[in-house]
Amino acid sequence: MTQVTARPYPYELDPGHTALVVIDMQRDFIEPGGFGDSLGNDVARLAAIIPATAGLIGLFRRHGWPVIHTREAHKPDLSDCPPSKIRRGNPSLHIGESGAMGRLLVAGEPGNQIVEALAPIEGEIVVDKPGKGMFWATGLHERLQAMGITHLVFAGVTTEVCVQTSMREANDRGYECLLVEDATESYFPQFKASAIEMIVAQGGIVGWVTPLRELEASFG
Ligand code: TIU
Repeated sequence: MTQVTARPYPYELDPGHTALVVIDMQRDFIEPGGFGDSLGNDVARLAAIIPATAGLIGLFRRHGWPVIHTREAHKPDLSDCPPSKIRRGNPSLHIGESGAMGRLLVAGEPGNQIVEALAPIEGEIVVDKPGKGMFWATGLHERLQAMGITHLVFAGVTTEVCVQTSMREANDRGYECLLVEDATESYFPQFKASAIEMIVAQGGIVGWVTPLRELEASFG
């Protein structure tokens, strides 16, 4: 175990049993013309975390620790997308409709790909998930158990939607969870701040939060 300075108290990272999960760093959320844009969001905010996220991925790769990438992605026939999800809100384009980067949130479309700077490399796991959480209908828990993973470090977007949902799902499944606060972002700064406070409140009811520099201080 190696201690990482974190809130609400130091996080005990178990190097042989820790994986990084990078949530949904896809063009659909980060670039104009994608799903995030269709919901009326200012997508420029999210691109700002690409350098810190790349730094975090680099740290895991240097140590040979597992890196897992998720994508919010539906099958082309949308059979894994509940009608309620397609109907929700008043978007300029719905899930499955064609935008500037292809069909929104559909696997295989240009907009559904992870941004170039954070692209997965050979041997890294890429999980397509139909929900906001990374465990729903993905089989990921079984894969992590087979790998002996007990600790998960989180990054990605958006903090209060897919990241927080995934972290809560992971917490309920017994993983020790750490969120890297400068490698996650929201379209709404106040929601990022609130999500972080909710995670660390009550003695870390969901997990721990720390900046990238503290992981670098512990592991280089
Ligand atoms: N809309 C929003 O903030 N997020 C999502 O729809 N998905 C993820 O967070 N990935």
